[in-house]
Amino acid sequence: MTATISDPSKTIRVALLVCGTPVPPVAGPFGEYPVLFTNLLLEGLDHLKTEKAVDPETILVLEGFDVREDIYPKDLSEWDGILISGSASNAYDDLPWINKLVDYVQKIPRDEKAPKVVGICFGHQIIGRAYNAKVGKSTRGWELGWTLTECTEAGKKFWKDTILRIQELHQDIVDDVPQGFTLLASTIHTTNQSMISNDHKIVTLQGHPEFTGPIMNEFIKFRTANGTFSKELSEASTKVVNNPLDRVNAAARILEFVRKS
Ligand SMILES: *[C@@H]1O[C@H](CO)[C@@H](O)[C@H](O)[C@H]1NC(C)=O
Ligand SMILES: CC(=O)N[C@H]1CO[C@H](CO)[C@@H](O)[C@@H]1O
Repeated sequence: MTATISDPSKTIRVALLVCGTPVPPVAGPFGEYPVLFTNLLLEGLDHLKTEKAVDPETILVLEGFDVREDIYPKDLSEWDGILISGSASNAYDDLPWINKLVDYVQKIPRDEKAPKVVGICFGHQIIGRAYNAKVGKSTRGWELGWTLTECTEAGKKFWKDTILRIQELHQDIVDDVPQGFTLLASTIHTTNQSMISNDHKIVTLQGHPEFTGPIMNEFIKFRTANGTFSKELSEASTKVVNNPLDRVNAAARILEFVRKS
């Protein structure tokens, strides 16, 4: 990409820690997480440009690092943001690559020069675990598909919205808000949908802004066929799968957070 020849003040640099691979009918036609997040953040960047919140020449540089293969960014100073992706794994599992990721997150400095940290779904849960929150399976089972996420007062300021309409795909939750963090949004299923560290260095979201309706639809079909989702859950979530989403607004807010340093 064009990182070396572009003006650093007009470049938003995101290192994506890739923690999973979407199911084949998503990864094939729509792409793996680096593609999904590039597309999402480019839409978010366009949104920021229409809001005149960034210079019109601002570009995005996103590079994926497969942390399952122990591949990490070499130099944190090269990045404005570290974004931790979703995964079919459990954030609380005692696996070498997951333990290493938790340790890595704990060691990211919280000073002016350090990149901001953003966690999506599994990434949200990894950050919860890194900061000693309870992370485990929800007693309510899966939260699936198009969902209304209600922002707290702090959440309204961050997400610039009262309700975030977003696709959900999880049964694991962060069961409390760690010390030093503030809750930004909740659903009935999961209180802790989004949180921010009080020094504004880390932000998380349980839902998936990178998933459009058609992407979600493929996840529902695949995991219903393989016995993960009941017929009832599948039908209910399929009905609303193409409802309008606030994913682009969410992406714009994430980029705004990442670039302000
Ligand atoms: C269904 O597919 C998902 C995604 O590949 C996988 O994580 C899960 O283990 C599968 N479940 C079953 C019961 O095979
Ligand atoms: C501080 C806070 O809101 N904690 C909640 C986090 O989520 C769990 C379960 O969803 C709730 O029981 C906590 O009250």
